[in-house]
Amino acid sequence: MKKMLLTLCALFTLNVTFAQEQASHELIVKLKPGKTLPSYLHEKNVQTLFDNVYVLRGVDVDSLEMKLKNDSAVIYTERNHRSERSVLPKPQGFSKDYSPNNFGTPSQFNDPKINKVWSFLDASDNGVSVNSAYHQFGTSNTNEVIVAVVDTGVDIDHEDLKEVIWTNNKEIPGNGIDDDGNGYIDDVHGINTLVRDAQGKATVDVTDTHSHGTHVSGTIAAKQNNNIGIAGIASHVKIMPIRTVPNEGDETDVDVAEAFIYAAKNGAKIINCSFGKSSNEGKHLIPDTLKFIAEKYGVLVIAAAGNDSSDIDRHPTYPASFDNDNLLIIASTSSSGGMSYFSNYGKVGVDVAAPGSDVYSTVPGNKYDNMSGTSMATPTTVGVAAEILSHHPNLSYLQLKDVIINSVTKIAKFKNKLVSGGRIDLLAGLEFAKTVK
Ligand SMILES: [Ca+2]
Ligand SMILES: [Ca+2]
Ligand SMILES: [Ca+2]
Repeated sequence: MKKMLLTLCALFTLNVTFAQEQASHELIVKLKPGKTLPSYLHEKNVQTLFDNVYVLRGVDVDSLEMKLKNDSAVIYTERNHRSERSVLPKPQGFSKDYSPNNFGTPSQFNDPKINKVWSFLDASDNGVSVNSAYHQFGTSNTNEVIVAVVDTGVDIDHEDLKEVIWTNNKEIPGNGIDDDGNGYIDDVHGINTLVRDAQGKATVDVTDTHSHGTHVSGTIAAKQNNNIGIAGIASHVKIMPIRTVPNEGDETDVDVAEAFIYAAKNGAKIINCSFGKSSNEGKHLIPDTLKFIAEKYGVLVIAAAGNDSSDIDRHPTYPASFDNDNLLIIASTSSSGGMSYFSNYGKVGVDVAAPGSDVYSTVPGNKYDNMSGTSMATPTTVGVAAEILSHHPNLSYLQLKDVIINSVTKIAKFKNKLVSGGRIDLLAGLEFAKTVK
């Protein structure tokens, strides 16, 4: 079972190794409505995820799972474990200039490295018409949208990101108190589900120890028109960093569920999900979580199709292959207009394509670099979605998804590979959104 490759380096030297199962120390339990957990469980062993769904830690998973399976109050139990292991690639270390003449007239951005960001080109030049969209629609009358980046963390001090990082204003930093009562102590800029305290609680250091999450964030939100670096696609967003994807190995279902719930409860309307895995342990927790954040919070989750050059309708990858209606699944295109050679596709399971090859964006330490993958196509789409939502804050998650799917630039070769048969477009999306009642 091969892990879905998050990004591809220039030399394609990804190390993919095979299953190294780790013993599970966490058990997921869903109870029937109105039922409570058995009294022999200690409060300290129980974390409520949402509704009647719990994670049990510090327990003998084997014997407890047997007991609970025979309990009539239980709908299901699932084990949480990291089943595979892989190494993420590094940034590519090169970039290229694209003709600024193609950015529309006049260019809308003073950011010095903007001509390396080819997604800003018009559809006729294989981009997603970002410059033209700003030329036509501007940024007045836009509303702030919070986007959660569930990833390897984010360099929140990066020169081109620091002004666009979400801050939990109700939380006083560093006083050891959960001031806003959201269950997390000192969560000023998000949470870290990879590093847990002795009680199993997520911690709050969101530092990116890779580059992946910082790169994703820049594509969505790098500060526009500050005479620094690049520009993100969206003008009026705050990035909520959630560190859930390890530098090596797969994210776990419990961590992803907790990240999604945190994002939804703290105001994110869009979640960037540039990760995935080819096996999913239980198949209940993540679809249940997606359903919960759709129904209660109206959150759209935009997720990568994966980088195995394969049809996910035949070879599923998760979460992309779950059929929740608040998932929008993204394939990758290159600057020559076709699908990236690595990109997964699926006539049923993959909705749209977006620029994902040689994407130039922020990396830690005030640096910039190219990275490639459906991981990069996903934040390109998130940026477009966030900008549309900024102009049209009353769109529901289903309407927003429909606008993106229905405003693509059709590409003949994509007809049997994608639901929409095309590449997203910000200018067409903003036009289309005006027609939505
Ligand atoms: Ca808090
Ligand atoms: Ca505090
Ligand atoms: Ca900038």
